[in-house]
Amino acid sequence: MINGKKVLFSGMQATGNLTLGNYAGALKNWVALSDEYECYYGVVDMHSITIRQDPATLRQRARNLMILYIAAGLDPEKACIYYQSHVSAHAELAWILNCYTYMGELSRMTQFKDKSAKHADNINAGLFTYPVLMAADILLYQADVVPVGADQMQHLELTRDVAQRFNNIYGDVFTIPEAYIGKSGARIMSLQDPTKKMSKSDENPNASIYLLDDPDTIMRKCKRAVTDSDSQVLYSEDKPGIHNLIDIYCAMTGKQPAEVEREFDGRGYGEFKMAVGEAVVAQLKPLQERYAQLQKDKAYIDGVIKNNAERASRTAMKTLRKVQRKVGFPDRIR
Ligand code: ATP
Ligand code: LTN
Repeated sequence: MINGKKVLFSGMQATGNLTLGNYAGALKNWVALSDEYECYYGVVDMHSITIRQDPATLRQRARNLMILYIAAGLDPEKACIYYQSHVSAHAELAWILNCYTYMGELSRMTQFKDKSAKHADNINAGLFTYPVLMAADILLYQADVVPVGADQMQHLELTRDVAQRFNNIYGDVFTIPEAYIGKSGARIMSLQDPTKKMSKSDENPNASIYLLDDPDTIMRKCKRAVTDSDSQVLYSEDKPGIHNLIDIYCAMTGKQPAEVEREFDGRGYGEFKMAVGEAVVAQLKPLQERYAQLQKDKAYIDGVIKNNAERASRTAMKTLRKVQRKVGFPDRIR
């Protein structure tokens, strides 16, 4: 508990341009949760270098992501949005937790297997211990809840196991975090292959709607979205393309699939795709306007970065110091 509220932690990597999937599945929920919980949202740049990055691009993307968090509606005075690399406690706790995590556990992580297959020329130790750094992120803030997508559930389970193991040895040091699973229907699929999730690292730019796409691009991508050869707007598993467009439309408008089926009964795919495009454009417009505004306000963004790094450090340090004492590191002389 901080300020009488339960604590929430989540983070995103700045490894590409954010998509509508990241927005509907994560960012939008983060904003909705930020009144109820004491929130920490990291731009997890230390995780990003497990894959080789161009330094200037990483720096730029990390800043853009920070700005997008705010543009999407997070109030940085309330939710602590910060760069992971500015809070050195993450690296320090990760080291300690490495010594309480088994090779066997890490070898079972499917993300490690997937990413090492994809980057066979750079299977580094950081990629292997990625979940331990993620555990440190969560445990440093004594988070009660962690909103994550299905792909991160295995990492969260590992976090719980390591925290429990540590608590069994040293007493109640860490809060055991719970996953926070958002509403179903928030999983947005690729516009070009609706059996695959929309992903910021997809090589085909037509597969994803990016949060900063201009209205013409959004309309074009929606019109070109892959659908079946039928023409009825039905929310059916047999029609993954239309199913996905209905999910997108619902995520943008707050409507229910049955309502959408009725609304577009007998109107055909062409008209429906236009409506989806327009709904996305309308939803993203205020975000894009705020983003453009914030990009111009360097002093404000710099202030947020500095203040929140200090705020996050204060909380993180308390946990780190406690852990260091528990494992037997000598007290600091003051
Ligand atoms: P990458 O392509 O780099 O793996 P990604 O687009 O899949 O990235 P992540 O960085 O893994 O996104 O995830 C950031 C957050 O966005 C997570 O909480 C994840 O669950 C959510 N998310 C990502 N893609 C989608 C999607 N298509 N639908 C709903 N939520 C998503
Ligand atoms: N691994 C996550 C990003 C991430 C995270 C976290 C999410 C890093 N640390 C802590 C929740 C809590 C991802 O790739 N989506």
